[in-house]
Amino acid sequence: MSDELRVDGRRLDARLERLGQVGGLEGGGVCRLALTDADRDGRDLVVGWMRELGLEVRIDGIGNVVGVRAGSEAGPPVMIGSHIDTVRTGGLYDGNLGVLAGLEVVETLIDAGVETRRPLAVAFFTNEEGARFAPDMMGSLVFQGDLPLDEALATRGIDGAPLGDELQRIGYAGAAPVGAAANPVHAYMELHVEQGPVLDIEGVTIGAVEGVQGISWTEFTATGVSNHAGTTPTRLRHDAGLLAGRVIAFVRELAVEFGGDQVATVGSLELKPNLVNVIPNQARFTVDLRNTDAERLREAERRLFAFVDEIAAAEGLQVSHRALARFEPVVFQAEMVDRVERVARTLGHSVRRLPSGAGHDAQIMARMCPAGMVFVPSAGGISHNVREYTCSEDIEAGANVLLHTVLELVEPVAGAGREGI
Ligand code: HGY
Ligand code: MN
Ligand code: MN
Repeated sequence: MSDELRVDGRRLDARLERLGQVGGLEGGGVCRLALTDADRDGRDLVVGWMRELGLEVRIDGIGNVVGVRAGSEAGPPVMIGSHIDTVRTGGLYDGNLGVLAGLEVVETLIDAGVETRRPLAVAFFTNEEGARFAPDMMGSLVFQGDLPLDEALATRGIDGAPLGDELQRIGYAGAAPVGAAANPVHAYMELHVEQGPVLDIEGVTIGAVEGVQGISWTEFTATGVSNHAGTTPTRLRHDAGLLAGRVIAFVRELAVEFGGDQVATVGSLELKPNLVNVIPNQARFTVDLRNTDAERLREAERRLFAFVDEIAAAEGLQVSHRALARFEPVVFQAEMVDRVERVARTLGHSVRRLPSGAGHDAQIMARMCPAGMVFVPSAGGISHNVREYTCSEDIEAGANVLLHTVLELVEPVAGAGREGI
């Protein structure tokens, strides 16, 4: 009976559109940076939907929200999760699709009268993006236990705001305990847009995600001497901006030299005093290095730091740095990847295996339970961009693959539910 179950794609599209209006940007796209008013409003909307579906809603100390549908037996739930915070120029789908598809799975089971042996949970984790408060995947790291709650609460944002204060301010400092011991999970599944070009270029509908590449985020602060742009001879300059510029070019050359999955990005840069006629005495910038190969990622980090030291010495700069995030590559349990591939094929969709270039909560949940991911294509491979787009057919296909992978894990109770759909 449950083999015939299918999600209601139009209902899922409608929720995506509605959530996309919260923090919506002129001309399209979304800005719901973690723990801002817009994030609060998005949270309130999704919690409201969870309650309408009869889920028992739990909010923990870092603001993770978990809605639980009881199973015929108590015990660790099967969890569907992702995030609803976005980058400053976010799209409708990054994170949001995974959470709202989870609600769609629940509503599809309710409509069909299908009970499940295990409880089924739908979660959104706080601050997956890490764009305002580093590191990314912060909420799932606290949920799993590898990041202490008080350390996370003490984090300061790029705007100087203390995370704990912001969490209190938006009313999501919950009482539910954090850590894997207090929150056993039987298995975790996440539907996400690929955010890269592979599925789109190959015309494949479903990605069976094999794992997530390693991530290294470092913030550098170079200090030189501000001086007059017109009177200071080049040989006497200590130009902090020069270091930033050289590193931007260097990391691109490094990625080209390494090839393979190596990527490198200087995404944020601020110069002080940031004036046309003053040699900058400070440059603060971030470097994002990623690779599926752990050893190559370490080599890229080593080369970067050696280059920074070389330029700092030549220019007479002081340089400090701090790690914002560091994740080793993750490989998902083979059985979870096999299941996604098999279910996609059974449902008649084209499918291929691939690693994730983006970080996801699933890579953290894989530390505490079997975790798997389903990808759907991103048009043009665009993401972290207001033009992010995934067509309704692919969204529906991905949600159906999620539904049936989760059904296998959560075990429908025999005889429950109406015949056929
Ligand atoms: O940066 C990432 O990969 C994710 O979007 N947090
Ligand atoms: Mn995401
Ligand atoms: Mn993202």
